[in-house]
Amino acid sequence: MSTIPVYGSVKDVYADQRVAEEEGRYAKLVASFAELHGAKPDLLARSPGRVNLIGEHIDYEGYSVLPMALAVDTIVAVKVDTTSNKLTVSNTEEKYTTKVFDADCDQAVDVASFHWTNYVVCGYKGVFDFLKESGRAKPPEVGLKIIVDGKVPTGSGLSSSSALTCAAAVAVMAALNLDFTKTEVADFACKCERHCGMQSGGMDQAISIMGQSGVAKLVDFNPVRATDVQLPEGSVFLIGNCLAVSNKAVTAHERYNLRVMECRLASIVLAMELGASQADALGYSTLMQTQKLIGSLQESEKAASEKLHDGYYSRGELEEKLGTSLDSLFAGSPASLLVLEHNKTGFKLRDRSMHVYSEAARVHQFSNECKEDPSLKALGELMNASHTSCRDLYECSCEELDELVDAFITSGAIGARLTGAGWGGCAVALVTADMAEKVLESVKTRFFDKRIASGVLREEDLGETLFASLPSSGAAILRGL
Ligand code: ADP
Ligand code: NG1
Ligand code: MG
Repeated sequence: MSTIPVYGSVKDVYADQRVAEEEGRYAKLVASFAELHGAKPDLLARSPGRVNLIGEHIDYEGYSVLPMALAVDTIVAVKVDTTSNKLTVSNTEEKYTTKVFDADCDQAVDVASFHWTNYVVCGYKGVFDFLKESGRAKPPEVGLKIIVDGKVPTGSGLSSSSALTCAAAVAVMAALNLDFTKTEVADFACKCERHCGMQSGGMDQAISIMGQSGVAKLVDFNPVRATDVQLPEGSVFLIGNCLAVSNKAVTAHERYNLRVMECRLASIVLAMELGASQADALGYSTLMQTQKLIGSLQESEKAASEKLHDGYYSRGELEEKLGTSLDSLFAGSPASLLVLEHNKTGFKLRDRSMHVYSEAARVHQFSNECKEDPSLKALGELMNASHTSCRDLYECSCEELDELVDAFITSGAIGARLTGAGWGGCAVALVTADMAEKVLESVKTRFFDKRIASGVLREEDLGETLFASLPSSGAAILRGL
């Protein structure tokens, strides 16, 4: 069983890339830690951001997704503090203020008053949730001093939130001398970010922990596992940030968690339309479960298109159909009750489920296409279809993202799509290695130059806003500082 790798030098963590730059960054973090807390940290943990190549908004429905880990990451420095029972959580960036918590694994994460440290508390709680679930002994809740240094752009669909949650979880695990396998960490990390109020599927945490240099991963759930996907020789994935920021936890009640709820309602209503009794149908909680009543993904997409009506289902219509109030159906989930409290429009079931079934099928087509003699054109078409479906059926794009995807395509990319939750953030585009430079230049001209001219983007930040990415490695621990 593989465990999170433990290294003795920064050079080993980053192998071939950016070693000098990272050595400087780690040294600075260790020095800041020593200055603030009077001693060096016991260890550092790092976990990367990710780009999802295809498979958006289907992980929480149980379907496989196809991300790869990025080189950019978040580092967490940690030291056990036996003199207190407090978690002191700070950041190298001034705008992220320090917060002190009790070292209490049963504390609730304060979702209502959002603070960045919530993600660290999620990671902390995740470790103890896992110990409890797996019946293992709980170590004493000692104090921890923590400093975070993150390089993943935030709110941009590259999963800075999970890089932070995972790095924190790994740091806490290692500081408490717990020894979990990689799969165990991936499994509890997938669940623990939900303490922050997002009803996440688990893609981001799984790849942040299990990512591997040189390969993308087909990530499956229940239980979580990751299979290597060798990307076609000569292919390069470019990432561009459309600069519209989308903070998912803050908007979850009207975006992300609303979509999760629409999928749950679609699973139930579709099951009823297929003949399940009202009582039985209420037991369907994902579109994957309802698919079992139908057959293939293609047949399920067709069934959703024929059996569900277009436009919004009102709350009244659903409550009559289901024979129960939505408040009581979702009574066990505070995040869902918040969605209901804010929802004025109703729920789109047909479009959301057609997206999920068609996107799940595209992931398999994409990974199968990568297996032998891949056609970049076929991969590009799948990416384009994914974007169209996200934009039109799932309605999780935005004007800036659509403009950036168009800029990639007009600049010659073979395919392009939004990546991550959407509503802002990044697009990913497929090109060949020999055309990468030309496409980057053209996208700069078409999309970014006007934003530089108007002051929305600083020219010196272009390198982290538009870049080529390679599949990189997952979480790691650095000891012996
Ligand atoms: P994404 O995961 O796409 O970047 P989210 O909205 O899910 O977007 O997460 C962004 C939030 O994560 C930020 O608003 C911030 O609260 C938190 N975060 C991520 N990285 C860091 C970091 N290095 N330091 C402080 N907070 C961070
Ligand atoms: P980002 O882009 O990190 O907010 C979110 C979810 C994923 C997945 C994608 C959409 C979290 C932590 N991440 O990603 O699980 O559902 O949206 O495919 O909630
Ligand atoms: Mg996130």
